[in-house]
Amino acid sequence: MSQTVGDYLLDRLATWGVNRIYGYPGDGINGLMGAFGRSSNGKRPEFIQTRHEEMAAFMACAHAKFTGELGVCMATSGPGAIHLLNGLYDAKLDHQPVVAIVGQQARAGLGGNYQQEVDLVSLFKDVAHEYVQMAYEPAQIRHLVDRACRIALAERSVTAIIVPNDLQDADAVPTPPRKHGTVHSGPGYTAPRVVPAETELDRAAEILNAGERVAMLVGQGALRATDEVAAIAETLGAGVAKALLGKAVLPDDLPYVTGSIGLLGTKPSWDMMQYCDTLLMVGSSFPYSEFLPEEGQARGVQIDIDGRMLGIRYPMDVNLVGDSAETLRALMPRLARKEDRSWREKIEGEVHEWWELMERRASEPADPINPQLVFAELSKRLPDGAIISSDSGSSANWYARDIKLRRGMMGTLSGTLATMGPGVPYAIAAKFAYPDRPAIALVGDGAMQMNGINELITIAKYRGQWSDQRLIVMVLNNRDLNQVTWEQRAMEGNPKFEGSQDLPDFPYASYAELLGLKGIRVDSPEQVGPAWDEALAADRPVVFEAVTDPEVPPLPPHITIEQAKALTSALIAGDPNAGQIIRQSFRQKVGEFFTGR
Ligand SMILES: Cc1ncc(C[n+]2csc(CCOP(=O)(O)OP(=O)(O)O)c2C)c(N)n1
Ligand SMILES: [Mg+2]
Repeated sequence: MSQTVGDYLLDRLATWGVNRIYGYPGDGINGLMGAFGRSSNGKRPEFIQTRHEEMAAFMACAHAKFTGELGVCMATSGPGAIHLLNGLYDAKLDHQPVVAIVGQQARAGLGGNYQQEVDLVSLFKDVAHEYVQMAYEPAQIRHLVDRACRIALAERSVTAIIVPNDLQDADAVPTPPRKHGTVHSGPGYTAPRVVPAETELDRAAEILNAGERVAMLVGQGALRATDEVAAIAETLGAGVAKALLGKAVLPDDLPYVTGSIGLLGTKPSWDMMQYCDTLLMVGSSFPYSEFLPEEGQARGVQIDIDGRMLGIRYPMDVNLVGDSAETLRALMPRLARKEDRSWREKIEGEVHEWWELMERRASEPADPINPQLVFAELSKRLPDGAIISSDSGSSANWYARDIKLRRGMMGTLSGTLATMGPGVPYAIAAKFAYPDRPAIALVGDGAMQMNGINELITIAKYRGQWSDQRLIVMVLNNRDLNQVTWEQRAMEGNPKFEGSQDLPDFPYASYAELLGLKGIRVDSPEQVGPAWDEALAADRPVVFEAVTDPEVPPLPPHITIEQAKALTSALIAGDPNAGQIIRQSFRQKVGEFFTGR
């Protein structure tokens, strides 16, 4: 049998180094599924079947986040393609290189209101705006794949190829004919070395040298610049705050790392931004400007590989387009070590107090378990090389504040889209990319009920492929859409609306056992530590179900007067859980006072 377009398309992706495609079948892509089935030389990508196309897109995004390589997902025409969208937006907003390949109805039927016919070019026009193309001709496939892969990598963006189902079965044309109107492309992309001009580096150095109180904010763009960020912070006597996607840039046990920033952030990060006179931002598009210095307070230098992301959060004095590590290395010889270390010492003192406060907050009693205890007990036990994913929800607060990442670990979440649902699929992608490393997903019960429960089936299906069986899905069973419940209280001044917020219970741990995984359920504080030991020593993936108290507030690091007022009015308006909340919030606030401020 001669090579089909489907065969050729997969082989071309393999040429690009793609060895795994996450997806879900349908008659729009049967010609591609057939090609996976014919994979005889072992070089074609492996097909990983998820429970839902959105999960395939999350996994492709996570593959890109954890490896820096292309992530690829595949779905059928119409409904399958539509299902991909949210996961693709997650990748787009967090600037990850992801290629989506979707089917379409047969060419002859297009424009005929045919079954499952959706205008996919228009549908993907926003999410894959850098490159979305429909294939009409076998001779196009080579350059469509080459361009979709190269543009996704070069622009750190989502691209999409739409392949009508009849075209997939047509004979491949690996080399387009040599004639007018054909395109002759080749594979391969390597990232350039991007360093700002010398004059701009000099200007940046002048500002950084002049500052007396330098604050650094680092994001995911600095993930591969750990040593450079640490060296610069040391020279400048700076503290370093980390945007959520950049949590792994510096280990949390460094004394000058103030931790996360923003609503999910820490008080040392907040204070550092309040009092700094110079801001150095590296590889971050952290969106909340109210957590940065007030305009005019600080002089600013920003480094980003993408010129579009410069100067949009704070009016910077110098905007440098460059690779984080290369640019910081180029800055280094221009900087003078700050001999007055008092600013740095002040920050270190606050960081030390903050971690003590975190420990106290985690050990405060709650009904039945304080969620912070679950994270604090895990943090102490994190195995080397752990890869952590957090879902959106209250778990993102505790992940941001209570988890101490050490060097060599990775951690991520849906940073910019902040969508529910990526926790479990991200962890699955971590296991495929690094089968010998432990992966831990930190997920709310709402996100589990949305999709996580179903992806446990995917874990049960594929776990035999992973040499290290440690994959733990930790579920905060609080029977509440807790993050939003608190937002309703603190931001809107509304009481909890039980109709939208209460969740039904579900036996997460028992369900895991039904699937042949291990289930552990804890509902009292003294069980938590030993349960983590058991989970981390298990011979199979674990669902760690923690019954936690929804009335422990995921408080912002500083509560504004407006928010405090709103909270009070929510409680007066008759929040069903008012008594318990007042007790918990009071304990947390008292804790802050005793840290000496
Ligand atoms: C797809 C999607 N739908 C809704 C939201 C709004 N949202 C953010 S967090 C959250 C609650 C999450 O609840 P759960 O997973 O139970 O975690 P908890 O906060 O209770 O720990 C909701 C509804 C969202 N971010 N994404
Ligand atoms: Mg919940």
